[in-house]
Amino acid sequence: MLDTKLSRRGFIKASAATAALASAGTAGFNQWSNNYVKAGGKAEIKEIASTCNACSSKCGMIGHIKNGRLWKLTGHPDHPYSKGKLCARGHGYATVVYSEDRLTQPLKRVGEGKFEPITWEKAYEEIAAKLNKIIKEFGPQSVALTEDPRATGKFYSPRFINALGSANYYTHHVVCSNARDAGFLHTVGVTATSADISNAKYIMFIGRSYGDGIRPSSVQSLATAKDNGAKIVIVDPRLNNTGNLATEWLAIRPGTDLALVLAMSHVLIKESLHDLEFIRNYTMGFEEYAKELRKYTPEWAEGITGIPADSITRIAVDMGKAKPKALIEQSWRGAFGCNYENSTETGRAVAMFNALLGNYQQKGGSIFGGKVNLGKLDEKKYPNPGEPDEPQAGSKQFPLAYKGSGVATIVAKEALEGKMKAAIYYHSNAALGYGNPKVMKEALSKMDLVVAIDVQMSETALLAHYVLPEVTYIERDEVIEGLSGKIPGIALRQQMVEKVHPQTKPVHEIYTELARACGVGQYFNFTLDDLNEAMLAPTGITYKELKEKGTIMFPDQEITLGEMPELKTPSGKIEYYSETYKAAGFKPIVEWIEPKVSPANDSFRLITGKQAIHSHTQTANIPILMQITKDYDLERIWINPARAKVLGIKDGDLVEVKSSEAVSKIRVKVTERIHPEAIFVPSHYGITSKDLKTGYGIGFGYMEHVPFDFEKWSGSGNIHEVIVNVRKVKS
Ligand SMILES: Nc1nc2c(c(=O)[nH]1)N[C@H]1C(S)=C(S)[C@@H](COP(=O)(O)OP(=O)(O)OC[C@H]3O[C@@H](n4cnc5c(=O)[nH]c(N)nc54)[C@H](O)[C@@H]3O)O[C@H]1N2
Ligand SMILES: Nc1nc2c(c(=O)[nH]1)N[C@H]1C(S)=C(S)[C@@H](COP(=O)(O)OP(=O)(O)OC[C@H]3O[C@@H](n4cnc5c(=O)[nH]c(N)nc54)[C@H](O)[C@@H]3O)O[C@H]1N2
Ligand code: SF4
Ligand SMILES: [Mo]
Repeated sequence: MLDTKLSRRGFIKASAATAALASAGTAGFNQWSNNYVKAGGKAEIKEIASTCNACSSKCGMIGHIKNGRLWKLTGHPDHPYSKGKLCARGHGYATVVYSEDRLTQPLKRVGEGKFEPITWEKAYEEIAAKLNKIIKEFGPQSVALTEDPRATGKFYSPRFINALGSANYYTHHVVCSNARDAGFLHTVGVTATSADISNAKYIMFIGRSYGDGIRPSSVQSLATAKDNGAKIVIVDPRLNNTGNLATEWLAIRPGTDLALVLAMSHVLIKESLHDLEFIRNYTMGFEEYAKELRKYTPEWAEGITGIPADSITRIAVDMGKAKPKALIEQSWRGAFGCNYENSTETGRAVAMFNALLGNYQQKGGSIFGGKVNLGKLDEKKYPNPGEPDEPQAGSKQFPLAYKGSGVATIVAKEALEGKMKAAIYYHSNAALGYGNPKVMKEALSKMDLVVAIDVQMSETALLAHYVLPEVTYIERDEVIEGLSGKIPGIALRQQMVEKVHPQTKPVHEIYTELARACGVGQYFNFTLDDLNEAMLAPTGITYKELKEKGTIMFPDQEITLGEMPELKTPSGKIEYYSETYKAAGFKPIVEWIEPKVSPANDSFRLITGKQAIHSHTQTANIPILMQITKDYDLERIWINPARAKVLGIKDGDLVEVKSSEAVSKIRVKVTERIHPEAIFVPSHYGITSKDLKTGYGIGFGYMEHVPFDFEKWSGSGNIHEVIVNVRKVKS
């Protein structure tokens, strides 16, 4: 058996690396702001409150505008995610507004990788004619729309596709948190809870790293918990960059977290450390669940996870004693968002473990956030297209998947089968990030119409028949965003500078004009301001006030801890036993599921994760952020020294990574911070679009190695079910 014990020395080295990364972010910002100070020192500075768009957190920020140019950004002090600070990406990505590689006009593809300019009117006319023809011939279920759901898209995108008569609206969650979302939804009634980290006494992170998958306020709250003496356990095959705040690292064998959670749950019940009163009041099916758990002993889990049985018992007991101020944080993508055949079940097991601790809606526990009651457009004046009759494609195969996200890669599957004929991608680089790019390319190439709405020539845009250029988030107003949390709030993204490229448009205009061309303009007979005014109506806040403040929190609507809200599960309780699962043909009680593939002695499992300075594929073309990659050699893959030695590989060597799908060449970082069975790939590289001159050719795209697949429960991409061999090659 491989030695998975990791040394104290490795742990300390990791902390130093975290510090280096943090300071790298600051250096990047200074350089960036110097680059963009084009104005004289005495120019008047205008401040505009808005939100960041460098990742899905959409932190509140203040733009400082000098002589009409974006000069610098600061974190919005009132926004719950930024709390006055932005991360390195937040500062760096804003330079996209002045990027030389932006799309500046609508384009029509005239050959592979060849595009010609087209006017907006002509583009709308041609897209509408094709869409209407496809719908007439094959039905509205043959068209789909996929996006990263941000403020405006969240409202306009589903409305647009519904107006065409199709329910095929999808989000990127199929390769993010579809599995966690499904597991949580069918257990506690919401796709994700949040966590009262700063007040917690015992926190376990399973494949969630606040120090890498950054949100500034999360890092702050963890630091507070640490200062208050909280125990912080990181479960990760890799010692991630939250290591310097942690008290313990469990180097788990990737793909086996479900076994760990089941065994810890077993211990809680066996030692009578579960919260019986909470279970009696707020859950159902506990008896059957407890019976199933009897076989999941810590000794059994040790054999699967590689974590010693006595550590599992000790931690579970300590968490039981610290309850309800103890929790497994709800996690996001890293361990069970979309990665393994057992990911949905892991999500379910985690939500159930937290119920054993009775930590829901408790100080220091898991939180169901409150929301501000926002208004709607008056349907008499502004007709709503409503839900189409035909169900969302994929919803029959994957009935447990959360409908609001759907299973986006079903679009590719059905395109390959000849069923899906047209796809619109808004703010989404599906061709590179959603599934194996070869399969995605083949699927997109088979469709009669692909439209991409982007700000740069992404890999998806390259495969589109029409590319529509949006203004960047620095140049547009958006729909109001509701913020859920202990204290709920609202935030507004606002235009900070005039359009840099006159031929670009904000997406609400694009949808409105395209809908008119398609003959469904009646569903878009309002302005963005009409919509925002309607949303604000019940809040007592004026649009003017929101525009001035950007973020407004509602402390008078703070949730009351200790009081459970009404749960949205079918039984209204936390479900240890799920009739929904049963009806869908799955076991109603959670159980151990093997990952689909496992490495042999001479191979590895490929895993991926975030780096603090990049977001998916969208930041790879930002020079100021990519420079940090270069300076700190961050595109390298991670390999454990014991395995590297056997393979004759030294730190910095060039290696070949070979899977069933692809072969890549890349240099290695040899480090004790990674489990011997895993190869870690930083997830933000491998840009293949030559129009993205900064990102092109650096590192390799993780997805190239991922077989195109669907997890049986939630339809998510199974993106860590990948086995690779590694060998040294000459540079
Ligand atoms: N810097 C940065 N921050 C981001 C984003 C970004 O792109 N960049 N994107 C945002 C988005 S959309 C998301 S989804 C979140 C993601 O946030 P996270 O889920 O926290 O991010 P990841 O880095 O993908 O995964 C976290 C950890 O999971 C570990 N991991 C991998 N496999 C396993 C496993 O089998 N078991 C366990 N226990 N751990 C495993 C990885 O080593 C990694 O350290 O980040 C958000 N914030
Ligand atoms: N290789 C790789 N694959 C991944 C991940 C990864 O890190 N690497 N992460 C996984 C996760 S957790 C997630 S959530 C998904 C994310 O997958 P996506 O949501 O597809 O995210 P990105 O890959 O960053 O692509 C975003 C696209 O939106 C464009 N864009 C940026 N700003 C704007 C804008 O203002 N308007 C418009 N119209 N377009 C804009 C960018 O140019 C880019 O083409 O990917 C998953 N897959
Ligand atoms: S976490 Fe960073 S990149 Fe994401 S929205 Fe906040 S500041 Fe922007
Ligand atoms: Mo994500």
